[in-house]
Amino acid sequence: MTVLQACPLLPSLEENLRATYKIVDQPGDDVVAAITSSRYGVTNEQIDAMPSLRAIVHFGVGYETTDVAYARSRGIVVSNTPDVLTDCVADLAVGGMIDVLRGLTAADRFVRRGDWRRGQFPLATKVTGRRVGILGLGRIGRAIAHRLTAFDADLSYHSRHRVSDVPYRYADSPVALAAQAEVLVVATSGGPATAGLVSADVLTALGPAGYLVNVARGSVVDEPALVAAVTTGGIAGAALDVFADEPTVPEPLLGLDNVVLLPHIASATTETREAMGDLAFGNLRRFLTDGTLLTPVP
Ligand code: 8YV
Repeated sequence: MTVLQACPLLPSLEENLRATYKIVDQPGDDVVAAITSSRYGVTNEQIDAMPSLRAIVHFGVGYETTDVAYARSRGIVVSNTPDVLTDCVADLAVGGMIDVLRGLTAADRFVRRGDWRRGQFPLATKVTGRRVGILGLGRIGRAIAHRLTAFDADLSYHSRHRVSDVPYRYADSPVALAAQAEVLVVATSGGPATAGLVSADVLTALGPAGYLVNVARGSVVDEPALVAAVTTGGIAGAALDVFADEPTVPEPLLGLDNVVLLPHIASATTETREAMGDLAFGNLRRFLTDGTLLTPVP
């Protein structure tokens, strides 16, 4: 069975793939399944070049880089790796929030520069008891909220659908959510449906004392508006794990101590990446065994 590996993958996953299937790196007539990461997906052009393709397996929970509707129209099923990365992404969101409010990485730079010998690090912002708005209350948004209850956060959320089984307040728009939040945490999926959801208006509603945390996708935030807001005091700061054009980070952010910049590492622990690799491989194996998937995309 021939499988297209569309991009570099976790070494242990690549090893499993090579030991089990005929792996190719270019589309061809005999390719029946493709494995890729959330970062790369599979293009429609690649799909067109694989007439026997019946499954696309993603390493990652996001799949906005693949045109799922187009794949389905060609009789191709699609999977991702939900759940196994939820804890790590939520951990990192809380870590980013603590970092930007308390200035951890900025304080670390302060010490390394030798500035402690010359004076005190400026006072920061308290984390416990903050009003936090979560944009996107899916698995990851819920896991972030769960962690923040231990910080006595006053939680509200906005999601495509109102959720009935949570005690958090619902805001009926991203602007309304930002207006009542001191910290806005972005945990939605990416893709066209959420592009630019955190607009200039949302950042204005968040205000000069507000912080933005983004562990979702850079596309969800109007990045030029965000750069303008953090450089001019429109918002107090931001913790960003994702960017519009990775690995490019807007130059004006690089010198700012009120912005925490991370290289898309929310799921990047050994434990979670291995679990993602196992689940991606499990999806592929299941498909090539009985034509079904363990975790098809909704
Ligand atoms: C990974 C992610 O960085 O799961 C996702 O959607 O963005 C991250 O876990 C990605 O899968 C690697 O391509």
